[in-house]
Amino acid sequence: MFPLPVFSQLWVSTLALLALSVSARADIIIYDLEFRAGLDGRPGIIFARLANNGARHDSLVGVDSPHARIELHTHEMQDNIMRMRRVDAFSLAPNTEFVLKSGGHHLMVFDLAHDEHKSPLHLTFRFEHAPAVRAEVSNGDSH
Ligand SMILES: [Cu+2]
Repeated sequence: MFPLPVFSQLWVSTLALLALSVSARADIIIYDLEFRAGLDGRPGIIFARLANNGARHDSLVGVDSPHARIELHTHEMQDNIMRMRRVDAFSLAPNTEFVLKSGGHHLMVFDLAHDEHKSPLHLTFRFEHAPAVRAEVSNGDSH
């Protein structure tokens, strides 16, 4: 049997490198996190951008925090009035950015301990497929 030509050995190792870099890349990136705490015990609100860089569909199924209870909310028209509604998940299409913004989809922050207003809020975003993503955001932050 002839030995494997050099060029095809190179090709095999290039493929192996490509596979490594793809699996090491984070499929979902969260950025532009913004948190506005509610005044006088009212719920706070979180906005952000979630980029699904993966090739498959995914969903945000929950956000956990040791400091507060967080719900996924959306806005919709009901009897000609814009109302907020809790939803179970946000659908994240592949290669698409999902935006949480004022007047649209957002995260609602309940039962925030009073003294947590000044310290960063620790968040864990949980997805249907992708591994959980941790983030933190300070009140009034916009970065
Ligand atoms: Cu809301």
